[in-house]
Amino acid sequence: MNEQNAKGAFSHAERDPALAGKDPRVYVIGENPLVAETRPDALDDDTTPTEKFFVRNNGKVVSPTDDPPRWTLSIDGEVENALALPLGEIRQKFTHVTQRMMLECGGNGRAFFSPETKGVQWHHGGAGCAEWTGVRLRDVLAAAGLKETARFTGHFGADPALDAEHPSPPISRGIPIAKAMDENTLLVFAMNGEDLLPVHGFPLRLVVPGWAGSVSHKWLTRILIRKDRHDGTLMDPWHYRVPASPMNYGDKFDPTKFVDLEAMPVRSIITSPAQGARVAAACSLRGAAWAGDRPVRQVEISKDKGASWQQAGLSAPKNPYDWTRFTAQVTLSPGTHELWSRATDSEGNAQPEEARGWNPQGYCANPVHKIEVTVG
Ligand SMILES: Nc1nc2c(c(=O)[nH]1)N[C@H]1C(S)=C(S)[C@@H](COP(=O)(O)O)O[C@H]1N2
Ligand SMILES: [Mo]
Repeated sequence: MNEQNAKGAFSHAERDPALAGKDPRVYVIGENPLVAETRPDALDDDTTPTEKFFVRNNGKVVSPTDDPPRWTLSIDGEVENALALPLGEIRQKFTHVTQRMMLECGGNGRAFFSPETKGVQWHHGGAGCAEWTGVRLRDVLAAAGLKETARFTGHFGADPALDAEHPSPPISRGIPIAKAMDENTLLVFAMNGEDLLPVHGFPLRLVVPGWAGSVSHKWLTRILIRKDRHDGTLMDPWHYRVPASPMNYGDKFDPTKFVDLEAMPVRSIITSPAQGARVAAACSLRGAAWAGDRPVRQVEISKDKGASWQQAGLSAPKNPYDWTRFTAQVTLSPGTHELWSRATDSEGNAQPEEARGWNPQGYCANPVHKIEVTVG
């Protein structure tokens, strides 16, 4: 399966106004709701520009409010003082933080599973690394005063369901309180130095880096602090849950053997050259690797379909949730070659050559990235 076969050259604005201004290499893989992934060669910037950032919606895109300072976030549930904080006050009262951090959809890689699983067929491009500006969620939770009983969050946003047949809200997920209190979990109002675009959650969203993107709630209006795991839309036994130990296609679905998908697995992509490119015999490669909550230990390149591997050079990430950029040099004979990249995380988990860990909803497929290039 090859993401580069997907159509790229059309006007997004004609297709959906919510994608106006997006690079044509951000291509639509779902129309209703609107979902679009980024071709790996469009992820070649150290910081992913907003026009190249993937899009994932479960309901409708919220029309921009004309009064962002009055957009209000409520914090209630297991807190000493329930809060209703206008965005203007959030910006004034709490310390601003800017960090380049990964956001990745839990379904990224799904298209590589065989047999095919239901859900949006992502290749490797349901991920990006933008610079997010906001305040720490922990500072806001401290202002509300967490009770001893606070264990879990529940997130609510302003996006309406697609139609009457869909549940409303279209998504309402949550995280354990420890992740909410992580200093890197942010309430974000700016992306790459500008107000969030409507499609990315304007005027306020969560960014819970390293974890499946579904908990990074857009158009955020309320965080409910709970004693127990949240039970909102898509917190059911099927969604964003993975088997605790490996299963096979055809195994009976036993919800008691599944656990919540939290951190994403290790992945790498070659961002230059592009799939299908003509290259020189002395070919320079660039790419990126990331591994959810974990550092990337190494990235390797193969020009002989995995028979041998050479080490890529790694750049130091700026923070624990930044991606690791890599470079490598390969010498190629005339003709067409496959180039593969494989990353390994700090625990020694490496990307498999083909997607492993099949599960019914198709989460966490992270096979090595393979591109084809031609010399001559
Ligand atoms: N309110 C709301 N927040 C949401 C979603 C959504 O449908 N509605 N989708 C989630 C999912 S599944 C992902 S992967 C990320 C994608 O963020 P992006 O569209 O800014 O790339 O947003 C998350 N936040
Ligand atoms: Mo997602």
